[in-house]
Amino acid sequence: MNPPLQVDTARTGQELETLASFSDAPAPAVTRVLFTEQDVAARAYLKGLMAQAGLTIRQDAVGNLFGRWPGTDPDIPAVATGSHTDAIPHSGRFDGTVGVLGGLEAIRALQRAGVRLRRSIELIMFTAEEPTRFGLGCLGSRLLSGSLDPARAATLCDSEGRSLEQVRTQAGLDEALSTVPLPTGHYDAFVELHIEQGPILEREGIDIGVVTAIAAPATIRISLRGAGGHAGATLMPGRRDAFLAAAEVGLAVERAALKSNSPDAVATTGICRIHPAAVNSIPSQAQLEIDVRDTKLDVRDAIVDAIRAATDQICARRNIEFTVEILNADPPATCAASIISAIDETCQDAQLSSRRMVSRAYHDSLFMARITPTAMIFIPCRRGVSHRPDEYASPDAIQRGILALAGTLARLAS
Ligand code: HGY
Ligand code: MN
Ligand code: MN
Repeated sequence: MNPPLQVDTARTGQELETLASFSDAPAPAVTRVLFTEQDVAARAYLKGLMAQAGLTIRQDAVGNLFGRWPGTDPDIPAVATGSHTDAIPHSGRFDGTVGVLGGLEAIRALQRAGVRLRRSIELIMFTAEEPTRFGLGCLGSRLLSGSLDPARAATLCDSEGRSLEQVRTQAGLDEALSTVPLPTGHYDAFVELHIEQGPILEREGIDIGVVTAIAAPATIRISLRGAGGHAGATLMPGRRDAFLAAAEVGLAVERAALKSNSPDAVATTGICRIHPAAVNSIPSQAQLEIDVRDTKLDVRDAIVDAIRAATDQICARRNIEFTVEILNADPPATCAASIISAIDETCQDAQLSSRRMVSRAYHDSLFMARITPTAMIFIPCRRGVSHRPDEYASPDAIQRGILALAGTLARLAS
């Protein structure tokens, strides 16, 4: 691109720091959960930045936030970019936010360069990419892409029993959720900038990851019920301890992924709740939430089946009742060749080294790919660490990511 775009890395760095301050965890950790006070404050901050950039702002019924930079032909489908700003408990400040604030700076850099594009560019901050509050990841992009029934979404409840319907209307969103879905063709393309959340780019010293596919995530909830009882007066033989059954299931989860022999297979028991959680009471109930992924759908589904079979055996042997709920079991996404080429060409022009790769993390792109040609741009993060307070992307890496994004958006919207 002539003249080369100027990215204001310092400004974006400052904005990332300010955004990180909207948190329910002490720095350097970040916790920002859907429609909490901190999330609402972060949304207001982002709206202010979008307004300063002269973007036309709208928010939909589930809180997806849109900032549009009109093109010379404002009525044809726009090119979109964006990501999320919610953060799981005690995590980092770059996951998602680099794609939102980096997308904003990409637009500002194009504006500063006096570039005029035929297609509008729309920046999207998706609601609740993380599953923290309602147990379902990508809530905003699922609804936006028509991948989640609005009636089911409205009934999703958080751990305090509050429904999405209650929580969103308290946040001032009272339009019907059925107004959220956008049709295929509403956008001409979607490109998401994101930290890699893995070690490859840093290890190979490569500037940009060009994502070709996004892994298929599934979430399972297993609820177990035993007998409970007094920790002192109930002798060991014949106990029906729900936690010990859950513990065996957790080990079976790990075994199922390892035995799949697939390098991309991962399975994690991230949540374990026990009841009544009293030191002198045998757990009568336990509940596990399990995250299973692979880039290959059949492998992922085989792992889910193996976990279900193991649970059956463990609970039969321990005389424990159980239920298995599949909260989500999504297919993988394939990124669009046309967008991948635009990213490749941009990297060549800007002399950025790049390589093709898959995304083992899921992203809003997983669902945007269902309604528009989609691809992702990765930047390296230190030691591949993410979902931890020490998650870090350097200003140089962020600057290169924004350059790659801005050039790609300009190519796609010309
Ligand atoms: O879990 C994920 O892959 C994403 O960070 N929500
Ligand atoms: Mn994340
Ligand atoms: Mn993310």
